[in-house]
Amino acid sequence: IFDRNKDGYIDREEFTRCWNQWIKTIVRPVSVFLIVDVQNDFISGTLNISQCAAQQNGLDVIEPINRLLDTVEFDAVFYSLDWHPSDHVSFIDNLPYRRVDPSSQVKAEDAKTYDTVVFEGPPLMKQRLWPRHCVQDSWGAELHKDLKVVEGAIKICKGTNPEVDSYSVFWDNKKLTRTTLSDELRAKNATDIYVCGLAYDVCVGASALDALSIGYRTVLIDDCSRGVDLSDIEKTKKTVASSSGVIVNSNQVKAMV
Ligand code: VGL
Ligand code: ZN
Repeated sequence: IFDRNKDGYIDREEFTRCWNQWIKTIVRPVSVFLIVDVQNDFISGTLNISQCAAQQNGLDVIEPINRLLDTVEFDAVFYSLDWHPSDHVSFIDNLPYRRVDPSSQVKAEDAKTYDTVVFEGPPLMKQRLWPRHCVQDSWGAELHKDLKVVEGAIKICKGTNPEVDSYSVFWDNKKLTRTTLSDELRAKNATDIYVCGLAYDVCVGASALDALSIGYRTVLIDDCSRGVDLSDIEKTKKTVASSSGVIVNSNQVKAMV
């Protein structure tokens, strides 16, 4: 397809034109780093994951994430924030103000933190009950002070609708409303998404799976993520891997971007 010079090579001008027109968009990934919910409440606040079943420490993600931010040239960096109003449906202390459906196995009067109840419909809605956490503008909702926030990064708030929870950074759990993330990614022509943060088996996993479902090449960074429940973390990894996601350690990332 190319006019070749006498040595059989296309000349520099022709190559530059092809590179700018189409080669670049095929061979050059546009890599986005999505850092999920590295907020005080998940590390040392009301939903401290070190007190959850897996007994992992949320603080452990900060050092490897900062190292990636310092050493890898991502095309864009996003920080998500769980950002709930005070009357949010996921808070167990709001249960008295809401109606559990008779079909719910866990009854309102027996419900404990981390249980899943079914709220009245229509449509019925399964909801895991969490301690009050990441309330808008509270200390617990702030990014941890040791997490590096790079210039030009974009913050995405989720979970702002009191009636529906939102684990994925893309959509709420009912897929009723999108955050701004999809539009931001399209505007940047993103091809590859590197996902990590808290909690591995909740918001990180849901975000990675949504990224895959949209069609992004998705890389889950294992050592930059900590979760709530070990068997759920394993389930997350299996589902991501079987959906063609890639699971790596942070020391493998620089060579990929
Ligand atoms: C999360 C539980 C409740 C998370 C958010 O960010 O993983 N987990 N809300
Ligand atoms: Zn939440």
